[in-house]
Amino acid sequence: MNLSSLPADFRWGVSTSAYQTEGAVAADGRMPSIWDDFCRTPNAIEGGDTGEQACDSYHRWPEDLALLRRLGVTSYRFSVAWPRIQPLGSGALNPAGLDHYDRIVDDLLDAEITPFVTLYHWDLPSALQRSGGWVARDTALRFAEYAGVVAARLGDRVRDWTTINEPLCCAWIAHLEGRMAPGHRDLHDAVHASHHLLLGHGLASDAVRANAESTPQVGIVLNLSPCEPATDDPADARAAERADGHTNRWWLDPLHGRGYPADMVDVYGIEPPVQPRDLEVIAAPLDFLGVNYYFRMRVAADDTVATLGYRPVPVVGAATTAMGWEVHPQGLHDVLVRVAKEYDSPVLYVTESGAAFDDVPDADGHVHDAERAEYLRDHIGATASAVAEGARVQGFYAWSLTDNFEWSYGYWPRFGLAYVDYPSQRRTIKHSGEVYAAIIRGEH
Ligand code: IFM
Repeated sequence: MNLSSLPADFRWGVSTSAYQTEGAVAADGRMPSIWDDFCRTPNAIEGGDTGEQACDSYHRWPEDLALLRRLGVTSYRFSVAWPRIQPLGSGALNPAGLDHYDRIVDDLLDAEITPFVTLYHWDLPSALQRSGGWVARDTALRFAEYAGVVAARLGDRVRDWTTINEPLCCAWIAHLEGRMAPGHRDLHDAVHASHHLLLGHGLASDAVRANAESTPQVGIVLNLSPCEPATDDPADARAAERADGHTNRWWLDPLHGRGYPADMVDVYGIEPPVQPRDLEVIAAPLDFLGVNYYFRMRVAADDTVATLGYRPVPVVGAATTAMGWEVHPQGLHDVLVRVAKEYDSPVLYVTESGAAFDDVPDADGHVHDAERAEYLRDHIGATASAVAEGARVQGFYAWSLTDNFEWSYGYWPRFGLAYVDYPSQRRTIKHSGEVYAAIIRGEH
């Protein structure tokens, strides 16, 4: 692995999110989020799992901090749970919630680990869903209010902020495919939610900049995938163009001042509810763009598929993770180089990269996850080769610190660099975690 292209101050981190790890859903004034509600929907989550306990990280933060120290990461990306800060999504603040993240930030700084805060990783307060959720424009305004509150409290010590994690999932998977909270299947709702998520990002960026005491760096995190046609058939080429529009351009274009892609407005047959100045707010310069990468997409035209008219076509013989996602590190290189070149992106971070494999602990609780270690090395290598080609990537964050609640899949997919034995909540660093620690120490 040649990492010589990486800058000397390259950040090595891990990412987590609140609902997937914290548990303690009713502790210290937290009120329900849409994920608490969705988990109660029959058959929504495999095995009937919920985030009620998760990794109990809310109480076990000292154990997680110890893991971070042992890995030797220089940065930790975590999300703040909106329903702990403003349990009803607006108005009254919950001091205990603010204190919790205040302590995390102080502990990280004491350990010389740079905090990297995500403001929204999908846990919308349920009260806001009752007034329309992201389909309602008002939610974008409420999100900015909450972002300002968090920045006012943590912004004297936190420099790096991301507004929204993966708006694609919140809009398309949650409002069109129904596989994530709030579980809608409605194209109109999905297009409206997509616009309000981007507007929320823009308004929240302003609120962070206005309220943080130090000079903040603010960005958004997109999950991007290269989209390729399954064959040389021109119909498949057009399908890949639609897949790219739906997955990548719908987000990248408005964020970079190009407005919504006209071809996709035609495909959806629905105009996003843009009001005067919205596009300007959305396109305010990003200090960085966070890129989450998991797989590439290969698609074939299929008229029987509503709206988008394509279906995924697996690559025969390709290696896959336990979730069936193709392992394709070159795709990470490709998306980084693409955003750097086509969108002239400023600083980039790989804000998530990771894989679920079938982890089987030995008698001592140790997991010899050679596949995950190789996955990690290959994706770090792909990042370094993108940097060598001019992408200004300044950090890599592995997903995830520990195994955790993988949304509608429940707990069976394990992404952690540390294994969690859920009944005892014992954490054990896996072989891949040791490999990551060695890479961070420069032993590769
Ligand atoms: O677990 C998720 C995370 O919440 C968002 N990005 C993808 C991860 C793996 O599916």
